[in-house]
Amino acid sequence: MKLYFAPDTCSLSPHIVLRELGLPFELIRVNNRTKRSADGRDFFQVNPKGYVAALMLDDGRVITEGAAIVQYLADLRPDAALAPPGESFERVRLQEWLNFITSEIHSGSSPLFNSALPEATKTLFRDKLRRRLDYLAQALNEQPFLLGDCFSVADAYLFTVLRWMSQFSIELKDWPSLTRYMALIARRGSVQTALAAEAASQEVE
Ligand SMILES: N[C@@H](CCC(=O)N[C@@H](CS)C(=O)NCC(=O)O)C(=O)O
Repeated sequence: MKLYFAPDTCSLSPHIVLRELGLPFELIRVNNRTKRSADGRDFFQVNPKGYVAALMLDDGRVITEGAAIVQYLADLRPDAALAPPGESFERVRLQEWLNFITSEIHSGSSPLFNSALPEATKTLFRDKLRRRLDYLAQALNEQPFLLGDCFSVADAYLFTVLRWMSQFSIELKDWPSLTRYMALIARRGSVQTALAAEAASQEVE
């Protein structure tokens, strides 16, 4: 398998999951500006949508959309229990969280990365994001991880997107349960190894 990634973006989530599962994979950096990848491809040929993450299977098929990729990976190693079984009600809870993260936190952050937006517009998006963080903080006040007592692929994704908040002047220290949560996830070996590998990777010309 090949994971196409760009450092500090949402592709960190499937990267963490691959390392949690101990699956063999190649990490291929993408230059999101030129859309060239480190294996010499035009990245649009890998993902016509032009964004990371993309997972290329050994038979050449490609899976995109982070929430789909992490569930695919978790199902390769059910014994690792990073996702509840496919038919269970708990799996619906996982999908509920993944959907919340993708639509409310990940997509909710996108306008704040846009330097062309006026500050007044950004304030509206920032306020909405803060309300979503209030909700998350309440959920994580009662349990260490999104699904309860065990780490799941949703935690890899949430950790990834919450890392961006300080760039938008949203300080997680305003929510003690989110601060605790981030410290808990950051201690995982998979997270430290993934972050180190991304930091050590070379930009693609
Ligand atoms: N809906 C996609 C969004 C992926 C996405 O937003 N990728 C960003 C990085 S976090 C990206 O590569 N953006 C570059 C671009 O759109 O040109 C998903 O959930 O995986």
